[in-house]
Amino acid sequence: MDTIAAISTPKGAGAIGIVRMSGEQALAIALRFFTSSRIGSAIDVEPNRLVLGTFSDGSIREKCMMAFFRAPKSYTGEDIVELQLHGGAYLAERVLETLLGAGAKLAAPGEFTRRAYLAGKLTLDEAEGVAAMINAESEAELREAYCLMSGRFDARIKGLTDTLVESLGVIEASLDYPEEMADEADDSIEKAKAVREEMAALLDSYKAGRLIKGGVTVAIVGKTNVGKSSLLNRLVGYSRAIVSDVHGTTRDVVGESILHKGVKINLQDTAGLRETGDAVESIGIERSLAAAKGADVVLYVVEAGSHPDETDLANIRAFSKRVLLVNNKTDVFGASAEGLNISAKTGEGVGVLLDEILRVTSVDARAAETLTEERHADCVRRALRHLDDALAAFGQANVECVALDLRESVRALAEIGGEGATERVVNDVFSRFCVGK
Ligand SMILES: Nc1nc2c(ncn2[C@@H]2O[C@H](COP(=O)(O)OP(=O)(O)OP(=O)(O)O)[C@@H](O)[C@H]2O)c(=O)[nH]1
Ligand SMILES: [Mg+2]
Repeated sequence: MDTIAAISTPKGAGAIGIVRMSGEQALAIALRFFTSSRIGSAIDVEPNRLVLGTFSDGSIREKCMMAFFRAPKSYTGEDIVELQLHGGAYLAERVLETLLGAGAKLAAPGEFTRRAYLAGKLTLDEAEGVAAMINAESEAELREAYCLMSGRFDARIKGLTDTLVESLGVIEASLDYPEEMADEADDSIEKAKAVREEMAALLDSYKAGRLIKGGVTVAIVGKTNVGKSSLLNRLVGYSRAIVSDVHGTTRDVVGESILHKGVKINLQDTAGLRETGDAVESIGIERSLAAAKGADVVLYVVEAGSHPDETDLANIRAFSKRVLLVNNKTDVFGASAEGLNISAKTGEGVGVLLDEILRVTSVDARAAETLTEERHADCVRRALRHLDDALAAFGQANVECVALDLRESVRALAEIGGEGATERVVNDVFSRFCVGK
């Protein structure tokens, strides 16, 4: 395989910039430009140590550090060289250019991790965990990503797969000796049923896992002037949207994200709902309804003491299953009997409102091992379907079908770790990485 090189740190000025190379030629290429009083020849380079030296290609000189990781004890399983340079938009680019000129090939997005996967250093779901760690924007996301990356999730899936493989072995043997193995076959089906329950629970956790990964999207809707923008501003902690006592102040959807108890919440303030002859405002109102449609939770805001508009509410309930009634301005109008009472002005009740958003979406920042990746959910869904077919076939004493469906179920589960995954699936996973990882 070619020796690949890339800048592993973000573009722009920073304290350090790292250029990384992986492959057989990595050290040889680096030593054409990197010199140090501690290194006479390639043989002197001690792995896993930082060495101070100078990178020079005749036109630029840079005092920097080099680290060498010898195959197979490296991230990719190949020889790796990392040059730690002074951070700078141009410097790292320039060093990379020199390395490419000396025979290294520019790494594709995720190619280092892809090589690690091909070398068997990590499974496909662990690699997805690496990408998830990099992209994590909240405590909850980070926790789930770590669970993936560290192999904890993979071990759980392997546990389920192993039990199914065991059951499959017994069922296959019972094909030849149906009478002698009847009890054992019953036993193994009981075990498969337990796996089925765990798989169903796992799949169910995807509803929350999906929200942990992308954040919970919350649309703030209601009549004009009820204090929607004021609520947004209160939640984000600064004056994000214009607030005024003029009805119809907000025309567009105003979005901003916050973190609450380690979970990302994507807030969307919207134009107030009312009959209007104003063309621009009408478009705004259409956008409000579209935002409500796309949201995981809708906050329907009214002034405390007044009733919600039943037509609006029915409209929104028709396409959103999580609608919270929020009574605002309790500082003036007092609390209502129904719904959540808040004051955007004083902040009263706002913490409870945020807790309620997490409660209705079943998102728990402390939970780990929820299903967060669509690809994994798809594998579990298929595995579950085949397992259900297997269990049904067992009920009809159709043992050959049981074996067939069990095998399919095992296959679908194993795909999570990458076994039997198609080239397209693998490409898709690594295409979501950044360059240099
Ligand atoms: N006393 C009190 N006044 C509030 C509260 N929330 C909002 N207001 C006032 O109500 C008026 C309307 O507030 P906005 O936040 O602009 O209302 P809105 O729902 O975004 O209005 P539109 O964008 O026109 O749909 C402003 O004068 C706010 O100061 C509250 O909790 N208490
Ligand atoms: Mg507004």
